[in-house]
Amino acid sequence: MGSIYQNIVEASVKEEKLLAVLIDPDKMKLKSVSNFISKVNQSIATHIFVGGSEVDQGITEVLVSEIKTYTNLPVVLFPGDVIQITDKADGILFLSLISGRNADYLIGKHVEAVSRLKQTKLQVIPTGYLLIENGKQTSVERVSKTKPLKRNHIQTIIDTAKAGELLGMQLIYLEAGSGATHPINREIILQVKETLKIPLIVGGGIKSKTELKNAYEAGADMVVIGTAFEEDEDFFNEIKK
Ligand code: 1GP
Repeated sequence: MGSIYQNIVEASVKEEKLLAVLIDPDKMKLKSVSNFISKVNQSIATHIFVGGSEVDQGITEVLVSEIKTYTNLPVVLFPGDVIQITDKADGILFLSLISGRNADYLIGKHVEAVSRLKQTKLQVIPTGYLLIENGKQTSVERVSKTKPLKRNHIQTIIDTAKAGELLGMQLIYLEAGSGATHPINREIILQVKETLKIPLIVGGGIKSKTELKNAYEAGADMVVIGTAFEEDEDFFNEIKK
């Protein structure tokens, strides 16, 4: 496996859009993995993310091993907690929830993660993670006990994303939350993208080909989709080029 981050940067420079399929270990049954991953392999997906807000110990490792049996796509952890760290994956988004002010999700969990990460060869990608309000409370909000940024406070969103970049983060992830009523809107994506030199990930509530296209056109380098694939695997066909 080459450098996952370098590949994202190169794709961003070439304006080749990336798609990560998010698999929540809490929702994916082991016996469904082979069928689901064969659909991922035949789709336009470029990455597989694995993670969830509330996942029991050990489940992620077993799931990631099973996923790796069926695909050569990079499998990247998108962990809600340190117990989801496993060396069976290729990389990890080392997320700092910079929209919030809960020290645990800004640095505390990261300190806890170090002893686990030292035992792995995971490619660690420091990522500034911004939760933006979407119309309903999300599990990220509930678990992290932080408030999302208001979607009409665009300048705060831009400045928060830029602060993440200036702190040395390598990716910015704009998150509306899993199953969001409103995906991140065009204006936010456009303006955040304009201010950043690092690649931009957008996720949460994207359920149609049009919404996917809108996010790409506004400037998302990578889009993350989970719920739409969970609810209807035909969505893999719908978004084919
Ligand atoms: C959630 O951004 C991801 O963390 C994906 O959201 O499940 O709504 O696609 P969906």
